[in-house]
Amino acid sequence: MNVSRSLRNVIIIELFVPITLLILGIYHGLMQVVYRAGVIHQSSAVKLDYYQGLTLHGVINAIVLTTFFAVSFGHATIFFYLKKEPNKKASWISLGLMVVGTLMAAWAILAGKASVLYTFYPPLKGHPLFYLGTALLIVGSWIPLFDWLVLYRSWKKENPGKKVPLAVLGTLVNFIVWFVCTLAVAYEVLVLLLPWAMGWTPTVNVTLARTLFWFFGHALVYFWLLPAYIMFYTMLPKVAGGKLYSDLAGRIALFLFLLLSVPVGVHHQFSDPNISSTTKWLSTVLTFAVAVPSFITAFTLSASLEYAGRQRGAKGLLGWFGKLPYLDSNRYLFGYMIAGLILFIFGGFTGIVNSSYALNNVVHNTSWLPGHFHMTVAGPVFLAMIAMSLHLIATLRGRKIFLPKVNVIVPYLWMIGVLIFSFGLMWGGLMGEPRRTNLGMTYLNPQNELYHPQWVPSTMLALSGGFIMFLAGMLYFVVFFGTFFRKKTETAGLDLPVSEAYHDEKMVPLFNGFKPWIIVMVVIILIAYVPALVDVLSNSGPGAPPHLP
Ligand code: HAS
Ligand code: CU
Repeated sequence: MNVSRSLRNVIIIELFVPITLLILGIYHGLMQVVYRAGVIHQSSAVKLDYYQGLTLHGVINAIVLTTFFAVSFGHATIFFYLKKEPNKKASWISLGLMVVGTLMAAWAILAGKASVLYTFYPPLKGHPLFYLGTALLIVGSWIPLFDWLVLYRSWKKENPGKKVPLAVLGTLVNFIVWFVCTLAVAYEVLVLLLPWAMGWTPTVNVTLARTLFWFFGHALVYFWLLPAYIMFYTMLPKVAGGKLYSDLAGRIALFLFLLLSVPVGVHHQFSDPNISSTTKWLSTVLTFAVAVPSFITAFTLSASLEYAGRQRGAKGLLGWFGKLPYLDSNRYLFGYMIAGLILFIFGGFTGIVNSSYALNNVVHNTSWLPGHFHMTVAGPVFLAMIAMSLHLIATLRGRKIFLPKVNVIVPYLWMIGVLIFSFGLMWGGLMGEPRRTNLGMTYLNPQNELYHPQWVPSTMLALSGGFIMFLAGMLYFVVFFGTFFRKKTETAGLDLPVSEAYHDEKMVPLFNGFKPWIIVMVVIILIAYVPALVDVLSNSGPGAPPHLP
């Protein structure tokens, strides 16, 4: 499909910038495990210490890459399915704000003035430019939503009675959730943190800030996940050689995410003393509910993959597992997606452990947590994003994939690395190993005050997984930049795989528009967050001291 120069450039820049920064992000991921294992103690080659490196790692990988990707993929899906081009000016302004914001935050981190572990989490205090920069990044990512909504409305007018394409529905659900949840963090940053960071207010209400942060912070993880889900529903069945088992199941899952992504943030605050146990219990219940759309997805995708396997000649109950195109370098998107999904089985189940109020006591703030989230955000999310970035860059620039045989093993190598790494972290976490802490564990260094002999094997396991992940990451960069800078040999254009539906249910108005869902979303958010905010505001302490740390 032909794309205008402007849109093509916006999408390409939105992919190229974060993937280039990702080199630093992945390098500092490796440095995290190296520091924790005590192999190196002081600073990385670019002279960042553990906490500064952790901040850079988190901001680049989990905020910059994901936000840039979501916007560029949003442009691609909206244009591809609605055949309407996003507004030129708006998309360039959005890109400009995101780039300027990223540069501001990057400066603050690299200058050592914002080692805040990639969060907006007092009493850790960052430089005002860190907060301003991330705020600009977020505002930049809001702009396309309003533009896409205009295109969506005019498409609906022109196509009465037609189902809104699933990918478009997914993109709009995702950005509506994003807009709602970022309102809280915008308030936190602009009203609480910035004045405090500028020295205008002496203290800040820590629990209020944390509560606003998690109102945003949990929905954020679904903002990362939904672009991957869009690919799983609308592309995976096709590249597997089959059909999507049920289109309606996809719609139901997406709308459940719209309802339930935001009101569960308190499950990150089970250990905060000034939120009541009733509010926390409610958060557990709502979190179990938000796992439902992922279970729907697991079953729908399994059925779709079974169908694909059978189309490819599979026999018997489980024969289809063996018939999928795992190593077909022409269908490398499949490899990236299936590797991510296998990781997500473990990522999802550990999430359910986290969300159980009582079990959370055991795992909170231990290295179990990074074990969990590397099997989610560094699993299905990351693999889907880097695969689609490669696909979009290659097709929009008319390039063939560089080293296709290497490319097709990257996701599996990454998957094995993450499994070993996360297992190490989770094993250590169950023995009380803390997260976000420069342990400096080593057999050579028992004098280190954090040395704990039983954590050594788990830390070493995480180290070896980290090395494998790093290797996979480097191979990906060779493929990505090799493809990017290759000579043009193909016709350039926007091309996305499109899955047909096996059960293509007829249009149900309830699942073809947003209004009733947005109303219920607001009601559930009020039910969850009015008690939480009442708790927080009536039990607040004296606030954080002015200069910590
Ligand atoms: Fe989480 C903490 C609960 C999902 C990310 N989570 C985090 C943090 C991050 C994160 C980054 O309740 C740390 C934040 C921080 O810095 O403090 N999480 C959950 C639950 C889910 C969940 C219940 N998390 C995610 C996703 C993330 C993510 C997705 C990123 C994208 N998480 C928590 C809780 C905490 C938490 C607590 C706070 C803990 C604390 O104490 O601080 C659910 O959404 C998970 C549902 C998923 C499933 C899995 C479905 C399986 C599928 C795969 C099917 C496979 C197929 C392949 C089809 C039920 C869809 C088969 C074919 C073959 C060939 C095998
Ligand atoms: Cu969460």
